[in-house]
Amino acid sequence: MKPTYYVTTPIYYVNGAPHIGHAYTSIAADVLARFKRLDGFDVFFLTGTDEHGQKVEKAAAAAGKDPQQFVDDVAADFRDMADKMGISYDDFIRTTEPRHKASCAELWKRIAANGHIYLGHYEGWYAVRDEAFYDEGELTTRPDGSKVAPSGAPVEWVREPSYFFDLSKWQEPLLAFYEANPEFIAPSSRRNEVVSFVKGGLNDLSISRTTFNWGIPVPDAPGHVMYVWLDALTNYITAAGFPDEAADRWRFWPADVHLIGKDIVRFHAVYWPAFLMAAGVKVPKRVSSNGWWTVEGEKMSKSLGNVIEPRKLVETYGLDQVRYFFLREKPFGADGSMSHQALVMRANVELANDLGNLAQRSLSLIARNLGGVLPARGDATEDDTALLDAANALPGLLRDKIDRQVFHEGLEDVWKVIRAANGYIDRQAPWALRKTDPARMAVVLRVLVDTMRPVATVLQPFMPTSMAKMLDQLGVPADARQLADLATPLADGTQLPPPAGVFPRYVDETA
Ligand code: ME8
Repeated sequence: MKPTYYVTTPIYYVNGAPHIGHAYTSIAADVLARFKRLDGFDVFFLTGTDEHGQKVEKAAAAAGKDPQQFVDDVAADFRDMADKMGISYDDFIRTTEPRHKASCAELWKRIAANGHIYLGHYEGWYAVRDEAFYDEGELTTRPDGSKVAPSGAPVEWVREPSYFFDLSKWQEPLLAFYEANPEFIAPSSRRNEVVSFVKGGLNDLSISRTTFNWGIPVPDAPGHVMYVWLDALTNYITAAGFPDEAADRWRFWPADVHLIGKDIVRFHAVYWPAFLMAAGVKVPKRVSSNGWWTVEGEKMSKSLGNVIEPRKLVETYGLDQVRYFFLREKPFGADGSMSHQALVMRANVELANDLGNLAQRSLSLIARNLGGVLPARGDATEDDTALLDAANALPGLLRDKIDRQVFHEGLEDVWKVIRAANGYIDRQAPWALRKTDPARMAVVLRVLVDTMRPVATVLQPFMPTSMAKMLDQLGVPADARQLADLATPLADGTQLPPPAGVFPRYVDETA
């Protein structure tokens, strides 16, 4: 039986249109899901939309729509975005679905039955934009006297009856859990923040609201809807079949990794494991958080008018170019800037020149000089072996980097091999060997094909469409593109299709 692997994206708020931040986390999760499938895992990849809460209710009202109609429309737009980004999700969850309401009600009942919920009164600060409660000490006062959350979100004073979760009792169990599972939070800078936050002491958490209705009803408590984060986090177990622990899907729980942005680490690394422990459900294995994208060095914001629509980006530069850029340009956990210049540079230099030309040069020599027939391997020189060894080491290197979500390092490993192959072809000059030593020319060309095959195989998760084309041209059968298939050499004498460019160059028409 294949080992299971469960990876999730955040479920996105449907208060506005999708932007590149959403696309980014989803693409990273997609690369992870595709890589694990390629490596023989039984993968379950979940994405979806977060549709309840005050923020969404307000957005619906502002749009003059009934909330359900509003969330149906925006959720469809997020799904379309995921499809256009090539996100190979296995399930798309919406928190307004009946399966999710049932799952939340059951999780609530289990936490309550274990004695971790009590009725009280909440009085304090709340930021609708973050859907988060804040302590006075976390806020800053603006010159006009208004207070804002650390995220910059405005806060309002809330006073209402509320159910509470006894989060304060989970300090020690959480710290023990982090200690025993050093890989639970990544990157380590975020882990340190969480540990010090928890060490600082935890307040009980208000987990129901009574001043609006757009939420999941608290069982047996008329007037109370669940706090949107309790509702939202539960999506990860709903999709795995909860509360039906006999469901086939339940084999995927606990999740292997939740990919999220750095803004929502506290919810995933503190509240979520505490809720699950309180309910007696296993906790996820890892929460890995990505840093922030800015646009041309500026924070994306509606007021600056620089919010980038991901589908537009794909129309301009191409899907695989955008996917590659996202994962190559900055370390996953760090912040980075998206710029036109950087994107064009990576698309033209690394994709079109380094990789595209390598394939084009090698394959057109095979087409022209060998009738497009894949030559046999021959006696390997030291230069041949060095290149082949480097290429064959890629699956192992990538496996490690992908497991740690250091995607940019994995791509750098691949480009080291691509650059080495370009050096090799220049040194060996197969075009000159054609006259002086045709047998050696054939061996050199075979070494190049055998180098590009693992390169294109490990790059499939990043650039599925282009790498499918490249593997077609290398004569790799469609059913032999898994990592495990690399152990079987390509058949000598395979007829290769006529070579065609895989990566068009981006030409700036306005320049
Ligand atoms: O927080 N750069 O939803 P959300 C990189 N519904 N990533 C970004 C980004 C940026 N500039 N902006 C957003 C929510 N993201 C909750 C989640 S999960 C149970 C509930 C990404 O629509 C990043 O992954 O505000 C962030 O965590 C997510 O979008 C927030 O999306």
